[in-house]
Amino acid sequence: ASMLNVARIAVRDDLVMPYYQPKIALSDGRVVGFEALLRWRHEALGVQGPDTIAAAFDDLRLAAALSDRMIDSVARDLRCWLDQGFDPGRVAINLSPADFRHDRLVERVLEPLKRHGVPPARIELEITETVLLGRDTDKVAATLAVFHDQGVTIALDDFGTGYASLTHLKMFPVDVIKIDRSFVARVCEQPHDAAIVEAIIGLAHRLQLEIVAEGVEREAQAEYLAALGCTYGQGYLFGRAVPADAIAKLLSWS
Ligand code: G
Ligand code: G
Ligand code: MN
Ligand code: NA
Repeated sequence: ASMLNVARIAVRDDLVMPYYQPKIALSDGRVVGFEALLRWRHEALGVQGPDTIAAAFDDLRLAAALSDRMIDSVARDLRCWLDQGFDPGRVAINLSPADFRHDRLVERVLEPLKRHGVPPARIELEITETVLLGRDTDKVAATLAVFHDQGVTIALDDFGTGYASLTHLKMFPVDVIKIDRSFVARVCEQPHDAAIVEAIIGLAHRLQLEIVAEGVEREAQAEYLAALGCTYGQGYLFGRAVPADAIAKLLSWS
């Protein structure tokens, strides 16, 4: 079956779900939030990542259907954790460029939050620079401004790998920069990568943006990033993405 058909079946049969990867404070290791990452259950092969249905994110209707499943599930899980007395911090959801070509994106995000009784301030939206490079930058900026005014946090994902990044920081209401894991991978060994990471962290501080390092896999990276002034980290060192029920357990221990 084609990737699009596989994705259609996954949506139709309600096989799509978020897994959650913790985001932690590098200073003391406490969990400050999560990133929701799409997974879907294949009958024979088990839980699959988004790469197996990647083409669906470029299809307007399928991308919307996948995001709707993710947003609704995240809102439901957040409500459940809050009702149990846990503080999961903010949960980040990834949006694709196709989501921004959909006219009802604002309602599609805010309505499920309202329905589940989740404050918009609990949600972070992760976008890549590809979203910002579209033709209709005014419309994208206006949409992001509405989210921002409602208390939703906007994060720029994979930072440093796109281009015109610095203009984007001026044009769009960005709150968080996520340093791409390609820079984090060799931050301890490669002076060039360390210089780039240090510059991004300095820029984030000057612009009063939150800064998150992605793909932290080793203790030495976490220590070095913290020494460079990076506040938050995500990566296999702290935890992989796990299902919602595993998060409830993790929060009940901390
Ligand atoms: O979880 P994993 O590392 O396999 O994710 C691979 C890629 O898919 C990453 O670039 C991630 O941002 C993207 N991704 C994960 N979940 C979602 C989602 O719900 N929506 C969109 N648009 N992208 C996602
Ligand atoms: O593009 P985005 O940042 O949303 O990508 C998230 C992807 O990165 C997910 O597929 C997730 O599984 C993966 N990921 C998370 N932590 C690590 C890590 O420490 N190392 C590597 N190689 N990938 C990671
Ligand atoms: Mn992401
Ligand atoms: Na990223």
